Amino acid sequence: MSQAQTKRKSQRRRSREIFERAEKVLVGGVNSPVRAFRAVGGEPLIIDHASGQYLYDADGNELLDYVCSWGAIILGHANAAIADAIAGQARRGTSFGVTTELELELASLITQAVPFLEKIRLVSSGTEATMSAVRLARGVTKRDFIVKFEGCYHGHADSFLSQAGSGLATLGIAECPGVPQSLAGLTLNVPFNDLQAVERVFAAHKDKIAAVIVEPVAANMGVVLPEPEFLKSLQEIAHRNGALFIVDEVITGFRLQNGSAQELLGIQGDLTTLGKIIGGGVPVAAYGGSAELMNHVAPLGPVYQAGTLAGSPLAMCAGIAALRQLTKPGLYEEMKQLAGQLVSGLRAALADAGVPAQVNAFGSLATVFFAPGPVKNYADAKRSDTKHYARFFREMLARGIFLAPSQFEAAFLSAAHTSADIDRTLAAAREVLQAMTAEPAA
Ligand code: HOZ
Repeated sequence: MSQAQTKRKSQRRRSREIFERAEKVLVGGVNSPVRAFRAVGGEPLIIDHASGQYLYDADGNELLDYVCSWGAIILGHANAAIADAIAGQARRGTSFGVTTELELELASLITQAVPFLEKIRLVSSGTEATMSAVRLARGVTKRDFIVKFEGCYHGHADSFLSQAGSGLATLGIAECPGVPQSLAGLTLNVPFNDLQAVERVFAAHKDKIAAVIVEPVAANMGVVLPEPEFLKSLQEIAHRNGALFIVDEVITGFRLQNGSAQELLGIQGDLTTLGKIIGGGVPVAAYGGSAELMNHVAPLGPVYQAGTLAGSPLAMCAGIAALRQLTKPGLYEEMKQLAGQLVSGLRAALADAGVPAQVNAFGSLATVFFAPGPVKNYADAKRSDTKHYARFFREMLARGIFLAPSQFEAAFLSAAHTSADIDRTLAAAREVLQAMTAEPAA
């Protein structure tokens, strides 16, 4: 380990002390399980502040950030326009529980960028968005079953917590206690990219399935791409069976272009969920679709959904400031180009080190799977050597590069990342992979 790394390691004292206190009042010392680093080992980070592509921990260590608040921070941390918008609104009031024009402004920016969303409802988290979309689908179709894909994660609402990705995959929780079997049994899991399994499940539950919900590019089992025609065929199967097609774009929405990934993938959901980026790093999410469908939601219809802080002016300002910057010419092209540089460099480094691994990527989303073969679904992803990933994660962190603390998550680039960051990351990866090959047991 270099002197700098040794110095960095010894300087983690304040972070450690804070985390030890946090464990006394916060479950596991965290407010979301993946932050406890249980799957990758080592001490969880305590971040003090961030700027651009960098995080700074409580001991002042600078970390090149590839988590980006799980994709929410696409413009880089402490973006000036977002910070100014929040500061300005804070002095005008943070939340009224009454409608403001700011909600209309953010909703308009979203529907202008995603024109097939005739109406949306703004909520405060991705979980609320997907939970509400499924409730709406069940209310409109008067059917109870839903189909989801193994390894996909749609937030932590009860209906989604079986065979789910993200933190459940990270912690090896296949079925979550606390979800009544009567409800869990209404969620039908099938393998991602397996259309025959989808056909079979519809045949076995004829006229009983309210909706299919899918991440168009899976990112919560690590990044797994849809096979050609998978999504279009999935949409056709759902409609042929009278079910709604819900496309969960909480991660992919505004990640792959200024708008929906669906246009790039040739599909159009009956309902779409959004989150993360549309809030500019402040809690905002949304679900939407045709006016005909959405008008079933209260107060126009009987499908109930509400939220005290939904559409809060503080959050709206952050989202507006973020989305206004996503129209910058070349923004997505530059991120995609950097991601391509990173992915091709990682593939070369892995090959040169003779490490069996796959790098899946789409736009500025990527995952290194330490898996023996291609990763096209959750079963493939679970063949990954998670101990190998954990060591890669720790060694890269020791070199000041923060990757997702789980094999079953994605790495995200932001518009603040530079070519020099990519070069630095690839140099570190080569060093780490060579060390892992030379000292496998370390
Ligand atoms: N994949 C999760 C969000 N899409 C990670 C965030 C968390 O669990 O805290």
